[in-house]
Amino acid sequence: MRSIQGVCLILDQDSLRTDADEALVQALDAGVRFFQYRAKSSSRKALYSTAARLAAIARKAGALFIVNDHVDIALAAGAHGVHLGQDDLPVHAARKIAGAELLIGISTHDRDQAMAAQSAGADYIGFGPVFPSTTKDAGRAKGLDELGSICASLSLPVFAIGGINHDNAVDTIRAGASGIAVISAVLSAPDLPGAAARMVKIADAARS
Ligand code: 3NM
Repeated sequence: MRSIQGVCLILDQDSLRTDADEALVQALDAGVRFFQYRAKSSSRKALYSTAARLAAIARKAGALFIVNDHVDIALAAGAHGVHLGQDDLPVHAARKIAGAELLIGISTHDRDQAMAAQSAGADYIGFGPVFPSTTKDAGRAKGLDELGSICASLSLPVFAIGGINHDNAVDTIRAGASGIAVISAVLSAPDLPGAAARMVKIADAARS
């Protein structure tokens, strides 16, 4: 399994311009090795069937695949992990269902939440929004200094999220993030494979 770093492409059902399978395959070909499937307005049935297809494709390609919000669907679909928000099941409860193997990521928006996620046994955290996001209103943009300070205080991998694009990705990773989680910079680009490949290249270069 790949380590938790680099570019995490969030396949957000409401932002996708092609079907999710096609976007996944294009991004895999472009070098992305970490995916989250997010479908806030889909039925659980539709979410499960898409997630199961995506998990199979990602696993075959040696990429990590995480389901947003639903620990049961993540398990049933054969995903590597689940990503939980602050209003979802707490980590200790998710662990009771998922066991030790399933990766658990937590969205955090301040230092207390980040420290709590680490103490509770999360495998990685998302921290944001680092920059203003047009995809989700997730509150005040935290900026690179706050991101850097969170990254320095935690031993867990930190994924920066919110308004990350090709121009600010380098500074975001240099601030200390293990990776960047993106939606619109890749899914809304006219050329998805090209945008994904450029993002991977930028992240690789920033970390080396
Ligand atoms: N979570 P984009 S920001 C899903 O701050 C999500 O927790 C956020 O989309 C957080 O890359 C966000 O288009 C949206 O800004 C990210």
